[in-house]
Amino acid sequence: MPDTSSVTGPSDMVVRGFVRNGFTVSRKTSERIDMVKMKLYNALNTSDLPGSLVLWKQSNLAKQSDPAILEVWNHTEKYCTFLRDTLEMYSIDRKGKCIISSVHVGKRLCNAFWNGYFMVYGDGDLSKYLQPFCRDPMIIYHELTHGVIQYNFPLDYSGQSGAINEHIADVFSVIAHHYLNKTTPKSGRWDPGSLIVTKRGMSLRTFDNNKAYDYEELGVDEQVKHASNFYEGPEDEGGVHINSGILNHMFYIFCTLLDEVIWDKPLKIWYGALVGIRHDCEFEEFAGRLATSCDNLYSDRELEFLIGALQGVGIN
Ligand code: ASN
Ligand code: ZN
Repeated sequence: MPDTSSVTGPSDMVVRGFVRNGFTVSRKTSERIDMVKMKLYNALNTSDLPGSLVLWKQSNLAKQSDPAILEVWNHTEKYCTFLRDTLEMYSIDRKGKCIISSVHVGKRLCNAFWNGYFMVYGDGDLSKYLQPFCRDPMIIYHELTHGVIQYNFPLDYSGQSGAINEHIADVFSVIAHHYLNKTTPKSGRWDPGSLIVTKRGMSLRTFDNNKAYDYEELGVDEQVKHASNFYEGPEDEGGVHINSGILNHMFYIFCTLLDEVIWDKPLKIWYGALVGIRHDCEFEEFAGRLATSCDNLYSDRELEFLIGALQGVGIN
């Protein structure tokens, strides 16, 4: 069932949720072949999900004026283009599954999520601190990746496997954004959520060593960036959004050392590590899978960078 537990304004829990807390091939035009089917609903600020069906055909897009509808439709389509072009995946299940999204969910819902069946987007707190969550394509890409994970890589959503799950959602979000904007590690975005946090210079996640946010209204970003700070407590499903920071930072170090576009070698290495992953895979095993994938695909140079990145976050 959809998670409607956080349909009020921002609180630690709500913020942590994000901050911690029928294959159809359209052949109408030559450019639009293989477009994934999508359906968009408007929940009209209720928790009645998914709400009323408002858009299901690209040809009706021009009649829409609601930014949330336009953003979710366009960025979902772009994410599918990324999946198809880089991984030859048709939709999140690779078999062309229709992607259903619901916008304007709840009252001041400060979150967005994949609920196991469809995408859910809250409007934030009416721009006091957080704008509508669909305003940042990287959030859309993160949540859609939870769908990709559900259908392809059976990672349990708790403890270390849950942190790997969150890490993959963040990594695909960054890679999709770099691919779609043809940016490099230096010029591209590494700051999911920065377009919805109203305070300048803040975001919901960072891949570098800085805090994503640190101010009164949102509190302090709890993500850790080194294994020595690994969170062992019960909060946040055993730290899924906290400890994913260790792997995110490791990915960032690797990409920075490599200094090449991240949708090529890094994506292929990470994807190779995911194929056949066990549901309760932990960090050390994941590191081994990354090293094997890297070794299978590339030369000593890439493997040295990967080992350097793992050591940089205390995973040996
Ligand atoms: N927005 C959050 C996330 O995708 C929702 C959650 O806590 N699962 O990580
Ligand atoms: Zn997530």
